[in-house]
Amino acid sequence: MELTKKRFKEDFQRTLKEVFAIDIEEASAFEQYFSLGRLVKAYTSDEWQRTNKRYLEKQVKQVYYFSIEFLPGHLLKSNLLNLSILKLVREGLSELGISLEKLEDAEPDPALGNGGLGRLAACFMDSMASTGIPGNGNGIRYRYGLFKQKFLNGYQVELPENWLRNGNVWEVRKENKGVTIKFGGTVTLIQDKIGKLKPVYENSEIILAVPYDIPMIGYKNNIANNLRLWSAESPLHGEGEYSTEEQREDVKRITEVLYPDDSNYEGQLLRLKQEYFFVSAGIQSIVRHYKKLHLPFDQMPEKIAVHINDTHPTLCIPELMRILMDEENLSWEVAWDITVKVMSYTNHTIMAEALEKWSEDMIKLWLPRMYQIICEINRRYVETMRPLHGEELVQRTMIIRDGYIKMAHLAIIGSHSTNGVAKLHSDLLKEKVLHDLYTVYPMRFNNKTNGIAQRRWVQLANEDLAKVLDETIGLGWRRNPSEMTMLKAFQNDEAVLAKLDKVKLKNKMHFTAYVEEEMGIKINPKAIFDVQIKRLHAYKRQLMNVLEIIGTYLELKDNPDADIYPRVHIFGAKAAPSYTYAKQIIKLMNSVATLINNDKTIQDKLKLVFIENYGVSLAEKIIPAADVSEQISLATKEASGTSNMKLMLNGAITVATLDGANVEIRDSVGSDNIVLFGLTEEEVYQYYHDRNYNAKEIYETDPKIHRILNALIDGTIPGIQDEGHDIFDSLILHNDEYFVLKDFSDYAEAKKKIDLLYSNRQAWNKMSLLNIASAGHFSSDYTVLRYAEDIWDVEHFTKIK
Ligand code: 26Q
Repeated sequence: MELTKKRFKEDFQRTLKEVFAIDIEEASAFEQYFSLGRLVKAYTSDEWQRTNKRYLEKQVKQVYYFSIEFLPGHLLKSNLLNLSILKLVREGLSELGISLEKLEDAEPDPALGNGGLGRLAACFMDSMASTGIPGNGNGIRYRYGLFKQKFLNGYQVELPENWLRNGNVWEVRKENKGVTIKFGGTVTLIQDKIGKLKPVYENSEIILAVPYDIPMIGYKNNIANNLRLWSAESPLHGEGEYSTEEQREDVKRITEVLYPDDSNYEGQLLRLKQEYFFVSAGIQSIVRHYKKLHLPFDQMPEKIAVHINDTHPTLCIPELMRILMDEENLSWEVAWDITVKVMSYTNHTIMAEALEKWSEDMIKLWLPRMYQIICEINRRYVETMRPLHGEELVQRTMIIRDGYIKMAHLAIIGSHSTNGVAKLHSDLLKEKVLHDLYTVYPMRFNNKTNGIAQRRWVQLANEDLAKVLDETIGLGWRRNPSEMTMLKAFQNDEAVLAKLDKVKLKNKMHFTAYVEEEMGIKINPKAIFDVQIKRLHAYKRQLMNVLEIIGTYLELKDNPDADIYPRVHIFGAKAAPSYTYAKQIIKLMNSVATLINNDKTIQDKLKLVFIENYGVSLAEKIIPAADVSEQISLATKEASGTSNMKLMLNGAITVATLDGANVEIRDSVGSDNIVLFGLTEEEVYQYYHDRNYNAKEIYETDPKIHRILNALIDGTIPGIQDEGHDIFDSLILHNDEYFVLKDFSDYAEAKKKIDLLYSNRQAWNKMSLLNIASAGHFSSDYTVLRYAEDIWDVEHFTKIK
């Protein structure tokens, strides 16, 4: 796009006047942000329209990424970067007396996801547009995003996240593209004139799904893909019109709020409705699009790929079957062949409690046609596989069993590809968790290690680091992240190392100022910034981290002059509102923070900063300032992790167990440049097998651990009467489910090693450089290209090396 600064300034002032009828001086930061967003969207509209037209005219194969969560983060700066006008706009605004940074902060952060899975979906949208993959997102436009977290007396409280309060400048409501969705009632199959069975619906509730589209702008390539989020509304007239206010409220409730639980699956009706709602709307709109191509349906797999992000959108499978059979009159066999070829599925967890299963009764009652189709898929599966694999295996792998419908089984049986999100995770799926289905469909299983959008996590979040990269290895890495390995040649270059050191310190000072301003805590930017940012979960073992902090604190109390490098521990973590244990750990962390942050005797050698309301925008502030990245889940539990990649990319050194993608990070950066500790996958499974883990014994024989655990219950840490006891009991009475005590000593050693390494700054900076240089490998550009090649079979239109 040809834009001059002069023209931009005029455009901006005019837009402000058009939208709010005011001049710059009178406008709030939000009004300025909103007007700039309006303008940027207008600048994009040509690209957006052209991309769409080109896809349609050339009849290219398109991917539809179905995800119940998307966590895109702020879009303003990202859009400016990708449109190549970041510099121009920043300067233009500055000439008008406006700081772009202020406008960025005024943008609401759409928290339409819980964590890793939702953020991955957003990185994939960015990467699909940037690599020129014709990709569409399909999700839910939640009226309220993930709750806002506040700490009251150290306890987490949840407040509604009203992100749409002032409207969303990036979206376009497309009422004419609305579709209707049916819930409940009865479905009877009646033979039509030619003897085909046709469903007749009675007494169904009808809901209108209205799409809101958001452009996903590619990096300097004139491509804008589409993210489509659906909102539930009452039908306007005719069929299904609602007469009472209460009924209309019930309809709106479907897309009112995001479920804040990312682990414990609870079979709630509203969640089921959300799943079918966005699935049915999305599949209907895909079929509508496909019909515009005027091709026979058996060619659908050549034009459409549907990706199922975790099991939440698995109903895509029976829904496409329904439309192909009931509305397009295809036979079961033809419809099934098309469906399996079109669908693919990603698994994100091995935790049994997170695997979705729905009660048969509920699906029968609320989605009667889906129920019929799932029963038939199951019946045919059993019939075909029984002679090949025997009764027992079929019993264990079938979709419906003991009154429940297992969504992962449906997803695997009804698609041509099932992938895990890191090598270790994919292997575990094959060997353990989904082993039985793997023996039935060995060719369907594959690995696609996660990745991150390096544009957001360096080019936007850490502009100073990006500049150093430009100066050192040229600009090519911005488009081809693998070129970051060129940095390795500078590992002994003192000038480059000094520059990296300077950037890190500047970022730490920036963050230090934020912490002081927002939280009133003074921290030392020269201390080690040790970061653990992720959802709060027992398996992620934030508790082990806090226990180590308590241990160090006790050491310092014994010997205030102990030779310990000053450390600032930074945490960000939300707990699901119903997850009592996770909330108790939050309270513990806050109480430890109060204790150590106010204890003068330890001479500021140890601080704990627990940032409220962690999310994408805060991650962008924390990650560039991190020295140490905590990736300490019990081996086998974290499917991949993605904050590990973001922190590495920003030069942090990883302290890690060999879990998820940490294994590949080790392979990429080399064992000398990562600090590993803890049980391995084999050892963990050995304990499970032998059932001989004994946490109490460790407590009784290890004096250091004994003392730290006693601090939980003897009043050393004020304000945690109940929590301290419950956490203590979880470890000692309930035998420490995630082997915190088993790994503790090894972990404490690893932290000592970090202290030592950090004191040699030259060596540390070299490690940091090697981490940055090795991170290009984890760009989600490569990840989506691998999906495109191996799973979706779609072409892409932007050159990436
Ligand atoms: C399911 C049913 C009912 C309510 C909620 C849910 C639900 C919602 C979100 C279940 C799971 C999630 C999210 C899971 C998630 O974020 N998993 C993470 O995915 C990342 C991307 O692949 C991995 O890096 C992480 O290891 C994995 O924990």
